[in-house]
Amino acid sequence: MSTFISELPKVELHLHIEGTLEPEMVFALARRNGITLDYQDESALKAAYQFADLQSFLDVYYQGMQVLLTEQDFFDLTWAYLVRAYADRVRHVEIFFDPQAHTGRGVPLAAVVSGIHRALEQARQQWGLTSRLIMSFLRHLSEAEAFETLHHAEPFRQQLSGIGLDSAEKGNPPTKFSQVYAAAREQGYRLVAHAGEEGPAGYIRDALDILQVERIDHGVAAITDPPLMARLAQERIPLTVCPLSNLKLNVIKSMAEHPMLQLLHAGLCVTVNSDDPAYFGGYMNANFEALQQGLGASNEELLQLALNGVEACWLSPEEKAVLT
Ligand code: ES4
Ligand code: ZN
Repeated sequence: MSTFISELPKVELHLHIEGTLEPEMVFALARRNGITLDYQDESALKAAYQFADLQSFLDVYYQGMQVLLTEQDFFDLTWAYLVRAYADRVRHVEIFFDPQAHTGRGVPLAAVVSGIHRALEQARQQWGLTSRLIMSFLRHLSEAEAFETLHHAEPFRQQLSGIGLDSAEKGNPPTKFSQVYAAAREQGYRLVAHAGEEGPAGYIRDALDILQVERIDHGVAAITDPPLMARLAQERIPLTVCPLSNLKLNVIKSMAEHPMLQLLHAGLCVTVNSDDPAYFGGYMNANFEALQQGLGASNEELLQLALNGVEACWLSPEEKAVLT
């Protein structure tokens, strides 16, 4: 690991907390909660981490998180992630959780939000690591179900900075969620959405124009649409790009073909993130390293990517100044 990467201060803006559930913790929580798993042991589970596409990953991801039941489970999950992130010199995190993946199994939303929030608060007190929490709707479910979740989250409004949109992109366009995004905007939530991961560049345009998001999660399909790239550059709309995720889910054929540097040099505010690091083979520094080793990114380019993360985050200008 290059010392330039390991010592670079970073922010993480695209991280699904359920995607930090390591196989060891899956088995530990299964034992603690009296759950029998379909896999014999950790290596059998790890062997299932070979994904053809986004859907084949999501099937394993939703299965793994079924061991998460209590407030303490969500605290332990989040704390383990924060320890890893802090070790990678991550100084600020904006993390997603999938409320419907838990309430749909009978887990109270209060346990989910409280456990995550308690860990975030402890990291702030112990290390000064700041954070925001983003509630993400599952796009394979209906807009009516997203509305139910938005209402259900009202008691936790103070702990939630924004809303996002994730899960299976193809066939579930941003337009499906136009009303619930308008309602969340009325309630003062900040808005982001996954778009242009497996889906077309047109979904990025719709996320901007119809959902009115301020940031795009993934967005790598913009490389196929030069007019859209010009707009993203002109408006400095951040893209939270996840290199190892793109590789593992076959969005790109090899890291050498990743569009990150083309997007960077076209003037876009692209950032580096780890998405679901327990499944995709590495946390923040591993994603920077993949760009260095697989794409030939220079230290200057890596620095600009890290600075873009600070620009794109939701800290105040005063707080951002401390990070740069
Ligand atoms: C996700 Cl990589 C990715 N894409 C879409 N939805 C997701 N949820 C968790 N990881
Ligand atoms: Zn994601």
